[in-house]
Amino acid sequence: MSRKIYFAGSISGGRDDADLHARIIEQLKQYGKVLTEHVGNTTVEKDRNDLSDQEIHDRDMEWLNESDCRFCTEVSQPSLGVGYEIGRAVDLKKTILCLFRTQSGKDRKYRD
Ligand code: 6IA
Repeated sequence: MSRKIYFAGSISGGRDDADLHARIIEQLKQYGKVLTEHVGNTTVEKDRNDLSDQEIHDRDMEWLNESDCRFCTEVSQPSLGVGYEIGRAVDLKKTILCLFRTQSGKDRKYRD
């Protein structure tokens, strides 16, 4: 059975990295089925298919629950939703990989 991957990335928090998300999702597809391909889709805000916020939340949590591992990218782009999903994934004891681009310079923001 193919591995199921939950990929998280900022949506309402800002879509500057949508292209990067799409590229990572393409790479991840070599390793299994990415349940959350829409995170890399530049039209995700328009494609909500009349789902309410609660329905989107419940569907995402079902996918997170059934995933075998989880990848979270560009955590330097603050996103309430991604933070929430990381917390839920910790609770579900999923393997979590957070990717951060050091060249974004955002890690230095809180150092000085
Ligand atoms: O707070 P954020 O929106 O940045 O949180 C991003 C995370 O929440 C992503 O990893 C997604 O799994 C989830 N998420 C946020 N919005 C959606 C969505 N449609 N569909 C599926 N998952 C989502 C949003 C449409 C809305 C912006 C009008």
